[in-house]
Amino acid sequence: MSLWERLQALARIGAAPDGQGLVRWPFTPAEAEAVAQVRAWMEADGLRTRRDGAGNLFGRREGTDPAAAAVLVGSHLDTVRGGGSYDGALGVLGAMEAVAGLPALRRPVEVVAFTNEEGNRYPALLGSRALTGALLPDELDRRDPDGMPLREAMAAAGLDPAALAGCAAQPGRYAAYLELHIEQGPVLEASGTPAGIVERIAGLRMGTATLLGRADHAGTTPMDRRADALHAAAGALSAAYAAADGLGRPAVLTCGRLTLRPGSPNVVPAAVELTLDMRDAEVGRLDRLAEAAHAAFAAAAEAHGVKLRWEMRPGTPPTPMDPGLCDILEAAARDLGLPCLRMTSGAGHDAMAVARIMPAAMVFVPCRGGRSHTPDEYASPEACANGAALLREAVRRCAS
Ligand code: HGY
Ligand code: MN
Ligand code: MN
Repeated sequence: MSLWERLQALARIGAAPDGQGLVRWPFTPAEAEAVAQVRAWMEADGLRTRRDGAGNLFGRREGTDPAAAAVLVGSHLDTVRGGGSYDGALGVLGAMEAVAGLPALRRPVEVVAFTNEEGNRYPALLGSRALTGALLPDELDRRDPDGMPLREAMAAAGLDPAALAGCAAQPGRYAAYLELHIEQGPVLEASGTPAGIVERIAGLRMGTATLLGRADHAGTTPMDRRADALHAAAGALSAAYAAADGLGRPAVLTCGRLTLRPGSPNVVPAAVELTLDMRDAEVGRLDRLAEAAHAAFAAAAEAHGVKLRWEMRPGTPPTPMDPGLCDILEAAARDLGLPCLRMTSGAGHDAMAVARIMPAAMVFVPCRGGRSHTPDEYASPEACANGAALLREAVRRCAS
């Protein structure tokens, strides 16, 4: 099966019933089906497969020097709710395509499909943070939007939650990490450039803000006698968005999920829980944005007489990619006659977590309109093939 055929086949796993894209959340039957399919393809390609305690899938190809540290190459199989067919999937299937065409090499090569890269169900980069020993003490207690703790979701998926903490890679197991990904932005398409080399990945801070007010009758409670959680949230959000606007690009702030209680049309909202996703390429700016957002929510809570619960995760700082690997990617692109651009990634990736313990770098290919995290996400067969070819040449150089 060609890379393109595999991408289209994988895109049928986890397709949302309403035709609104993919929902391949971690530790769900859809992810299990995707992992089983990719594992079968890995084995058909002659890779030796295993799953670790976090649910990450690995396919290994031995090298001529069994003692040599391996080159790790891959991405993630989970998607956002309403996601596209290429985010993550191209990095896993493209890695398999790249490895399949390699001659015998000194280093072993491992293809990896990380779980839970997207922070839709549980805190982001869970699989790659488990491999790199960057888990937080409360991970297993973290709840998904339906209130299910990670430990229960893992057990329901046939994984042992107690094994999560034991997934950290042995020091020296890996020599380098390479990830192929669609750009999820407009730069490559707009400039007509077939490949991007990521020099830095923007930092991100994510978490939830909960405003706790009081339910009251919508008709009889005067506006100045309310503790209206949504009225407070509305003011807080507009001030937080204004802080991101004031900082200017590449600062971004997104509220992607908002739930309120009790949710009755004629009841003043008692509680609002909302997510915040904040990013910037500079750590100082990202801190300023997070502080401004926190101040906006605290001020709005005060003004409306509601309580604020501010729960921001530590997040991931702006992450530089390895300069040596970037040079190898650039040399490989030149040898392949592929014009390339060096760039910053506004999107987060497993490479941010992996870069903590080994040299890491990323290859981007253009996607239509620069759009992603939408059913409209699309990368052409040529872009996918270019990415896999560049990845193959870079892996060959790193593993020689
Ligand atoms: O949200 C992101 O940047 C990535 O797609 N997980
Ligand atoms: Mn994504
Ligand atoms: Mn991704």
